[in-house]
Amino acid sequence: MSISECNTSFIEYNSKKINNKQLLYLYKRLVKPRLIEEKMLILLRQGKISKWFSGIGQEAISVGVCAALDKGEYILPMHRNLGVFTTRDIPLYRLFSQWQGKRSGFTKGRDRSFHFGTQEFNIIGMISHLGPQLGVANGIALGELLRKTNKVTAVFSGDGGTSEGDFHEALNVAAVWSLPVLFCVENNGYGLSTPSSEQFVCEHIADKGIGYGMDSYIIDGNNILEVYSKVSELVKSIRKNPRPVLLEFKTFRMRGHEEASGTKYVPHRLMERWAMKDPVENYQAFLRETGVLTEEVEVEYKKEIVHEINLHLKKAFDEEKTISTVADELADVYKKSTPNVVEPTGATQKIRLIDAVRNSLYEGLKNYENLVIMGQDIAEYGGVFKATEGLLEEFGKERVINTPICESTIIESSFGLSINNIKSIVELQFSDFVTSGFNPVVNLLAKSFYRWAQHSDVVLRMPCGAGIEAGPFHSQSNEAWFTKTPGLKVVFPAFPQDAKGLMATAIADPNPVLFFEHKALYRSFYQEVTVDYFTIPFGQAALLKEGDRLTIVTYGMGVHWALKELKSMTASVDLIDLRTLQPLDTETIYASVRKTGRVLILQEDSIFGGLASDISALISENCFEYLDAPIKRVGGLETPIPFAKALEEDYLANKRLRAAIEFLLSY
Ligand SMILES: Cc1ncc(C[n+]2csc(CCOP(=O)(O)OP(=O)(O)O)c2C)c(N)n1
Repeated sequence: MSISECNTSFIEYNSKKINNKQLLYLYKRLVKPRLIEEKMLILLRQGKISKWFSGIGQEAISVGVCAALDKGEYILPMHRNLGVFTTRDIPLYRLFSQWQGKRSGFTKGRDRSFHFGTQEFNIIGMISHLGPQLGVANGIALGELLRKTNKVTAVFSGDGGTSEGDFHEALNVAAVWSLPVLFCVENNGYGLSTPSSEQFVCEHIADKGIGYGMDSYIIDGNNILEVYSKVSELVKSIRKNPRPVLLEFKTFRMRGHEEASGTKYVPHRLMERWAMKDPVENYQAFLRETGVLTEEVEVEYKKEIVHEINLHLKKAFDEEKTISTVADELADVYKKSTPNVVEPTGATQKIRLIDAVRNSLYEGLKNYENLVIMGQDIAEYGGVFKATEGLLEEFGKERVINTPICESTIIESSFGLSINNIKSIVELQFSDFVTSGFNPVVNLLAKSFYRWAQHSDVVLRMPCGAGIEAGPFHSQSNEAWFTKTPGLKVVFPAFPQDAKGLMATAIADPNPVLFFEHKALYRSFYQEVTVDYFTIPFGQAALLKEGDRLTIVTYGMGVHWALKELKSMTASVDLIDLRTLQPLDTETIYASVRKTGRVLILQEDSIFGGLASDISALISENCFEYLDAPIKRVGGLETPIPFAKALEEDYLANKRLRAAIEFLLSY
């Protein structure tokens, strides 16, 4: 049924199972967002608030769904769900301040409109990208399931958002894991200007539930009683029998996508027909006809709400504009934590890098009851590199979790778990595949703490690197994609002892950490590694060799290439293993360059836009007077990484390393 075929002439209410008090409660809740919006539209025209996404015509969905949940249950609204925020009783001045970028809002002026969350009200707001909301809900719901709280999580999407891959991944994972999630799709006929007919071809969005093996229902989204009754019934049932349910709410957007964009593309006739089905006017008329609502009470309610709006608006307008300092802005990019530094002491054992990673994961699971590990093939199979071998047997299926091939929604879920106070480690099977979950890494994990103080207690394990003849999609060193993004920490150990200690720090850290593990180093050598738990602080490079003629700065495989070259040379060289790339130990680099006057920066990744380029820039800005030779960068060729042995050898930086060292020493 297309929207134009909908019967839009009236709404049939069935109030049999709802008492009068509840009917009036729902009325008051329904009127409130409408009255706020009417005020907002005036203020928008006066240029007093920024962008506005109207939910006029769709209020019954936000209000009905929210009213059916307990306040302790998480709800994840989208850009048109003002009714969620008002039904959860957020003080209006805080919403108004948020929209004006003021301090009493939820983002210290750092994000606009509905782009915020608040743990105080169990509301988790969206990032602009729409679809990721659904995966975040999965993570929250997984947390509820693991803790056996019997709570439901409700998440919204528009019809347009259902075209995104995130929607499919989220529904698939929710179904496979039987997560207690209500997927609430508001089908308002358009995604911006694109009608549903150009967005998907199935008749109803609810039909998609069949493909994921989940129950789905079509609900008249303009009928508050139908929304409230059906959702209440489902919520009760899901609390007892956890499972995802897909709900399609048929509705219509009565104003432009955002106020500035208008509704020219919508046929006038359609507008008129849906206007007849206005959720507020119809419900009001029903309550009046049935005698539940008198004119007196209606007027009183509206007066009360308008008074509240005006009072809170004044408070928001009176609040001073947000200003900040550079120091305050920088201080809010990462959640502060005082690391518990544990020095390595006691017995050691000879193990490989892969064993060190596994040991550290084991200790993490033992030390943190709220830690789970997720990834493809990591449970019974032990992961493709066997880093998680044995963990399932020791810690069980609830903590060592196999995932479908859904990088995006799994990384979104890791954020949801963090919201619900559960730490997670996600194994990317190969670091190359993080591209399929790139958005949640750089936009959710990296930015949420700065935006609304929600940290992402997540470690992403990134098996990376070339030298194993694996071709362009299983060989990349893609750390520079992430060192570029404020909010992420990036670690790249070269030795088993460092891998163990740095992983312990990564697990303890409440911020998102990308932990790079070079595949060719997993099993290539042994090192004496401290048996007991210990940590290695981030931001501390290791000076592996000391000399006064040249500084070599490198990390990961580069460390081993440099060690090999230096073995057959008599040169007096400082060799710095960075170990962590973000935070970067610039002091160790500068101190060495000031001593030697010559510097070579070595990385496995191709040069342009990589770490070596930025380190080079930092050195020239901070140590220029000390340099006796040009800064030299050595890295991979500016090509994808080829498969065949000879081609790969030509690609890799170690082929050009000796010549570069000799060039600098004789400069
Ligand atoms: C990934 C992504 N692509 C494009 C956009 C731009 N955009 C914002 S809202 C929107 C339309 C969304 O339509 P729908 O999901 O149906 O929700 P509605 O706005 O109708 O409530 C678009 C295209 C975006 N925010 N994110």
